[in-house]
Amino acid sequence: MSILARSLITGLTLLGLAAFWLFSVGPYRRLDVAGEAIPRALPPVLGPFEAEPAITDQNQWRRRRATLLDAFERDTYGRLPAARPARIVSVSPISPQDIGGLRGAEQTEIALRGGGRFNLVLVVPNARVPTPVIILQNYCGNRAAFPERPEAIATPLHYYPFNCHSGFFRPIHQLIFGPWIDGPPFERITRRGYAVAIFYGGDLVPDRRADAEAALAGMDRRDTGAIAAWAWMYSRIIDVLSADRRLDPHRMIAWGQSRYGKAALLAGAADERIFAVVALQSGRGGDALTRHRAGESVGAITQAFPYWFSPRFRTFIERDPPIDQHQLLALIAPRPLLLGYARRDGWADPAGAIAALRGAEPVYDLLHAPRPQFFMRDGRHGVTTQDWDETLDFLDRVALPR
Ligand code: GTR
Repeated sequence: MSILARSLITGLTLLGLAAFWLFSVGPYRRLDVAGEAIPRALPPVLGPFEAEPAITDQNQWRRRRATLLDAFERDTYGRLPAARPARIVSVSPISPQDIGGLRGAEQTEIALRGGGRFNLVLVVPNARVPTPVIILQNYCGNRAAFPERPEAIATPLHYYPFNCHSGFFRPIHQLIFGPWIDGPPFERITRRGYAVAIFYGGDLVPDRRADAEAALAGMDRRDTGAIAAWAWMYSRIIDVLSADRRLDPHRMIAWGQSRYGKAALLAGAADERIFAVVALQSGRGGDALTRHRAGESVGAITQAFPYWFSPRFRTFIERDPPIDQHQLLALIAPRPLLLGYARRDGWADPAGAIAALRGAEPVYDLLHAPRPQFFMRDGRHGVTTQDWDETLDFLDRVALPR
């Protein structure tokens, strides 16, 4: 091949890659909030819903809560597994030497009655009072949440993405999805007085279709999707952490980004022991209205990740569902809720999330609670230092005053 032909091919390939970056993850994948029509009529949070009359007081809200949760399990997520006693099998301290000097870290192995195990890494600040704890999932497994990848921390028990198997891809993850995509800024969090607990949902339900379907088939309830199973893991973690005297059982926070933001929201909606929820860029099936046809469609998400949801969810590709995500946010009321977005993340549909937030506000008002909060940062889908600072500032406002 001549030099000219070779340079032409190289040039075209580079151009193609640059164009892909610009339009798929780069600056031209912009959010155009102004151009998107927000559906005006939403299924009611307080008005007559299904066979129920309108809700006018806090006691009646209890009944509405149960109705809505049931509808979400039926139409969106599948049934949450039944509560099963969780027990700590072992706790092993992780030496600060192995994790860049970070103190107070330990690995806990949790077993569920009836089968199933998973690992948790807990980092507790040195404090005289019980501390709030932020609970979150990670994409690459607990070991990979630390740049040192210490042997003392277990890798996932089942399938996990090949790009997580070594540290090779870490700089690329960070370039595309921000510095805290593989694991949170432990030091920054504990310095602010919060404990942090991380887990890998794939220890129970791996994030790959065949493995997920096999794991979900063994669940005790009907149609359970992966998001429901991951949400349920937050509750099992709270079962065990509530008995830990170093932690404040009344200040347990569910945190999640993107697919794990969806799980954190459902966890907070279903489990009222969760004190507050922080969900970043949770998008379709998370905090964005399903009937807001922008960004990722129901068709796209249920084709790529059918096992995340109840099979009924994909019946809403063309028709609107009887429930919508503002009602999921309402289920978190009166507890503190923070939603975060990025300006160049149109796929996650920030406008649909803002509309959902507005739709949940009447329930916060009914329960005399401060309304949920929202922030929009520059940049793209991912987890940045600003995301964590926004999280911690929010938690300082709602969780620290005692
Ligand atoms: C995408 C998916 C989104 C979101 C995202 C993520 O592929 O379509 O709904 O969950 O993954 O988790 O980063």
